Amino acid sequence: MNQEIIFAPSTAVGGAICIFRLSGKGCQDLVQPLYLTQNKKTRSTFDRNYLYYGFLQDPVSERIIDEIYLVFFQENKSYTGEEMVEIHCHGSKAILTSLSDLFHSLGARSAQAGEFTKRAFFNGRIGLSQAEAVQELIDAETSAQSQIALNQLSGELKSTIQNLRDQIVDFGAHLEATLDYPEEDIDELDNDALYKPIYDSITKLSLLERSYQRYEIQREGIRLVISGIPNSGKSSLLNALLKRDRAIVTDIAGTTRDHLEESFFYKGIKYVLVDTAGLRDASDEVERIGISKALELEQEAHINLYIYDGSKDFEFRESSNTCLHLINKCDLYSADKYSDLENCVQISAQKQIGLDDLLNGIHNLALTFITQENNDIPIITSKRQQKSISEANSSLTQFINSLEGGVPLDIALVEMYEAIDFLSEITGEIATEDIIDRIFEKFCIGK
Ligand SMILES: Nc1nc2c(ncn2[C@@H]2O[C@H](COP(=O)(O)OP(=O)(O)OP(=O)(O)O)[C@@H](O)[C@H]2O)c(=O)[nH]1
Ligand SMILES: [Mg+2]
Repeated sequence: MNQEIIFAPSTAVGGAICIFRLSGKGCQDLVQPLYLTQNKKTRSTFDRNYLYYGFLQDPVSERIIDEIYLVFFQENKSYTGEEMVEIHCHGSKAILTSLSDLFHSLGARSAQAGEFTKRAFFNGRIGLSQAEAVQELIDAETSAQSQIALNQLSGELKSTIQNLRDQIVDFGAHLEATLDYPEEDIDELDNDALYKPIYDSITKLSLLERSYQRYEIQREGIRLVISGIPNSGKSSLLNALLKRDRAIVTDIAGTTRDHLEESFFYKGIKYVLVDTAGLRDASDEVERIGISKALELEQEAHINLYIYDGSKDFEFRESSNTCLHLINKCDLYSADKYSDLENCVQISAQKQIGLDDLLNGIHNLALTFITQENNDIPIITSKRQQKSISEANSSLTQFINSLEGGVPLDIALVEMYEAIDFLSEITGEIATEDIIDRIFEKFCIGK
């Protein structure tokens, strides 16, 4: 439907090699005359999906712009579904600017963010949830995340949603038949058996909806908040886990006032580690603000790391959150002093002792936050998808309640069709321009 030729570098400017893409009818005719073979000859015919080595020449000045590889993709067999060209050139700013200027002068225009994928969507190459998976794949920080995005890109979520929709439509058709031909004896079933497909759909939708919360924690990182009294070794622990001197460490109580956050990865899981101000009755205004922030951060943590100076007397803190008690400075006390305590890890942040035990303890707790409830259900990866699923679920539940409450069938069916529409929004069969724009504006240029 789009016949304008668009172009953009698809890889970051400044890399050794860049893939510069063009899409739209006529883009191959645009590029062909610019190509010179290894022997600096022009070429009149090109095979599709074949890599041509050569040079790219400015047709006006006859200046060689770069040494390149060139690939032509056939309409319907390309990423966008349109005729496409890829130029593999050097990634310098100078070359990419020359290419952009050249194609601009030949009548093409710069692609907007996500425009290649948007065209793939409009040309029916991919559904909306798959388009979202493309961006998720680009942004993935862990292999688990990229795996989930790849599954979604392969259409796993799309087919689950389509199956659900078919199941609901079949059910609706069955009910409609009783409405249109009430005198016919259409499979008289008891209500439980009749409603089973809808109850099954509601269960699946609830699982799908919840899968997002766990995915989101995985994407944003498990929040580990370190807290304890001043000088217990919070900042030392942060530095030890990050393996660099990020926070200031001194023997002056009250060194850390403002909290600080840094992320790290362990066994494929992302964590956000937070160092906080030491908890005490502080007289200093700035320190007091830091302490009240620390208490707030404790509440928002997935896992609290309560740290104590084991060389001194201390009291264990109680928590309603998931927590680990860390008895620090084990280099200063004897190992059997706390050996019979549960849920405690003895460490030395300064001497880096016990950190593997600590990380394993954290890992085991982290899994309880991110392990999905049901491996047979695909994982949804965007708030938008979650919202549509939740709305479909509410409509379907409302529909069942209406039926059971004796609401006339033709009125109740409106809710069922609403549920179907919400499901269609996920894959993009029904999508407003606003939704589509919002999805693609998050994309990078060139994708
Ligand atoms: N011997 C020993 N000293 C440690 C250990 N961990 C921290 N320390 C020392 O304890 C002192 C306080 O450490 P910090 O990491 O700054 O403590 P903090 O809890 O961040 O303190 P505030 O920021 O003041 O709340 C420093 O002198 C550290 O070198 C440890 O495992 N063993
Ligand atoms: Mg500190």
